[in-house]
Amino acid sequence: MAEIKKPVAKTAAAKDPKLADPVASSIDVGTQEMIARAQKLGIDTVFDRAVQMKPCAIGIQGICCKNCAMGPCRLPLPKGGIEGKDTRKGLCGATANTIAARNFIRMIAGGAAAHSDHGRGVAEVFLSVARKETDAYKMKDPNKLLQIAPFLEVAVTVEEDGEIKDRDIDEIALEVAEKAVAEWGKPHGNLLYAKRAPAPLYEKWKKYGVVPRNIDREIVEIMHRTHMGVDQDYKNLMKQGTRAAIADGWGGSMLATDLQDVLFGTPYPLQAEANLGIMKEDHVNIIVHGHEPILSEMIVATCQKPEIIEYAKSKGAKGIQLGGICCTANEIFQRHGVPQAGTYLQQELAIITGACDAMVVDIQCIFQNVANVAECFHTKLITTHPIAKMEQDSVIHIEFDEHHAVEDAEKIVRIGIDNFQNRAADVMIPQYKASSIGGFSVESIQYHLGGTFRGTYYTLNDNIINGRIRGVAGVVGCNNARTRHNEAHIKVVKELIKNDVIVLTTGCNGIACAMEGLLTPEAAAVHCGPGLAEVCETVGIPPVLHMGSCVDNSRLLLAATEVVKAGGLGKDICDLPLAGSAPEWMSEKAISIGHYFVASGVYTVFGLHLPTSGAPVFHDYISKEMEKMFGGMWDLEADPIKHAHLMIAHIDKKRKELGIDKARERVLMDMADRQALEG
Ligand code: SF4
Ligand code: MSK
Repeated sequence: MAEIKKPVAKTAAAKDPKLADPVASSIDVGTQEMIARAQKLGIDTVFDRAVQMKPCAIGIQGICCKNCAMGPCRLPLPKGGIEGKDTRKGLCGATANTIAARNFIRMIAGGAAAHSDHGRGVAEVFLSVARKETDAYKMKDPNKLLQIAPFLEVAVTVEEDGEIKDRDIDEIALEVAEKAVAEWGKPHGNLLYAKRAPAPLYEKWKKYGVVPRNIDREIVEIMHRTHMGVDQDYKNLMKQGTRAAIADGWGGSMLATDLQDVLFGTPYPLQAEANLGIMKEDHVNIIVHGHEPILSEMIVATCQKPEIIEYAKSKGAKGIQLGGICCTANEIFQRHGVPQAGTYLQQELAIITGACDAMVVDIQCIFQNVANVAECFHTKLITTHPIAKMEQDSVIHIEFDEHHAVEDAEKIVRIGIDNFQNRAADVMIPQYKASSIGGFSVESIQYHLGGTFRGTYYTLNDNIINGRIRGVAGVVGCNNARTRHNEAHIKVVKELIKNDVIVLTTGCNGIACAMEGLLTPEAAAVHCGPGLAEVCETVGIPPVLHMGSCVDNSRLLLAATEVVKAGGLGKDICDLPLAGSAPEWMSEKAISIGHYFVASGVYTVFGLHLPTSGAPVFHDYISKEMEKMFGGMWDLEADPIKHAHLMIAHIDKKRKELGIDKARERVLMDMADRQALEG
C-alpha cells in the first residue's frame, strides 16, 4: 500500500494566480506531482482551468432558462431571500420552480440517456451473439442468463410429452436478447424489470403513475415536456423525471449490468492495484477510458495473447501494461483484475507521465482536452465509438464493431505497441499505488455474507439486526474539479466505516477508495468501528465493497432488494438502515442515479451543491415531499463529515423505526454480550 508522503512543494502555482495549487487540488500525492509537472511543462490541466474559469452564479442554482430564444432568462434569488410571494418569472412567465424543475429533469434525461444508450449498445451486441453473427464474444455466464430470463418473461423450461424439460440455452439467449432490445422502444406495456423491485415499492410507483413504459419514451417525453410552453407545474415535471430515472436504474442500467455479466462474466472478488503508479516505464502502457466493456473486454483479451506480448517485446518493451480510467477501469478491474490507473480527474495526468503509449476511449466522461495533452507527448489518442469523436486532427478514429471486434482490438493494441519506441526520455510515473480487491456483485456478496446455504443475505441482515453493522451506505459518483480531488470521497467513506456503516461503492468513488487502500480486508482493522471490523475480519471482506461502474449502481438496487427479501429489516427499501451519497458528483448521470435512488426509497445526500438552491419550493418538493411519496429524499451537504453524519442519523432513525436500535447499544456498550454472541 502506498505510504502517503509529505506533499510536494508548491510549484509555479504559488507565483501565478492562473495556476492551480497542486496540494490544494488533490489529496493524492501522485496527482499533485503530475499537476506540478504539467505546470512546469506549460501544459494546462482541468485543475488550472478550474482556477481560471469560475462557475456561473445563477446557473449553479438551477434558475437560468435557455429553452427558447427569448432567453436566456435568469431568475436570481433576491438578496436576503424571498419575502412573501415569489414573483420571479421569465419572459414567458415561467417561475423559478418551473425553470429549476425543467433543468433538473433535463439532467435526468441526459444521464438516463447516457446509461441507457450504453445498455442498448450492450443489448445489441448480445443480440448479435445470440444470433451467432459474431464469435468474438461468448456467453460466459449462462447461469445468469437463466436467472434473468424470467424477469423478461422468457421461460427457461418447456413441457414436452407431459414432462418439464430445460429449454435449449441458445433459444433462451435469443429470446432474452429480443425481449431486452424491445425494452427501449416497445409500443405497449410497462418496463418488465420494474417488477424486480420489492412489491410495496412497485405499488407506490403504480399509485403515483411513475412505472416506466419503455426506456426511450420516458427520455423523449422529458424533452417534450420541458420544451417552451409545455409542462409548467414542477410537480408534474418531476413525475416525469421520476419515471425516466426509474427507467434508467431499473431499466437501461440494470439491463446493461445483467447482459454484461452474461457476456463477460459475473464479477467475483479479484485483486489488483490502483493509481498512476501502476504504469510501468519499461512496458507498453495502454490506458482504456470511458464506459462500455464491449471494447475494453477485447483489448484485455488482445493484450494477453502470447503473439501480441512477443510483438511488444520485439519493440523493446518488457510487456504490456493495461490500465483503466473512469468506469472502464471499474469494468475490467471487477472482471479481470486489471489495475485502475485513476479516476475521472486523472485522465490528463496519465498522459502527463510521458509513458502513455496509447489512450483508447469510447463514451462518456472523456475530456476533449486529452487530445491537446496527447499532442504534447508521443501518446496516440484513439476514439472508437461512432457517437464520440473529437475535432482535433491528431486523434485517430478506429470504429469498433462487434462483427470484427478481434481485428479492431488488435489494430488498436498494435498502434500502442508501435508507439513505444517514440517515447521521449523524460518519463515521470508517480510511484504511488495501493492494493485493492473488487468484484462484489450481488451474487458474490450473497456468497460472502449469505446464510448457511449461501442463498440469501441472511448473515448481512443478522449482523445489521444485532448491531455489529450499523447500516449500509452506497457511496458513488464522480470527481469534480471544483473541489479537492478525492478528499470528500475519502472523508465520507472513512467516517461511515468508522461508525460501523458498511460501504458499497461504484464509479469514481470506487477508484478513489482503491487508491486509498480502503478496498482491502486489512483496512477494516485500521479504519472501522469495532462491530464492522469484527464482521470484516470474520468473513474476510473489505469494509468498502466495490460493486462496479456507473451502470452497476443497479447492483446496489438489487442488493437492497435482496436485503429486504432476507427478512427482519422491513418490507421495502425505504425501511432499511440505508443511505446513498455522491460526495463529488459532476455528471448528469449522477443526477439520474441520485433520483432513482430517491424514487427507490433511499435517503440520498449529494456534496458540493445542487442545481435547486435558487428555487427553494422546488428543492423542498424533491426532499420532503418525495420522502412522503417514496420514502427516499434528496439532501445536500458539502462538508464531508457532516455529510456522513446526515447519513448515519438517517440510518439510526431507521434502526429505531425497526426496533433494533437497542440491539446496537447492547452490542457496542457491553463487550461481554458480544463475546457471548461470538461463542
Ligand atoms: Fe425565458 Fe420562458 Fe424562453 Fe425559458 S422558455 S428562455 S423562461 S421565455
Ligand atoms: S466515470 S460519471 S466521472 S463516476 Fe462513470 Fe466517474 Fe462520474 Fe464518469
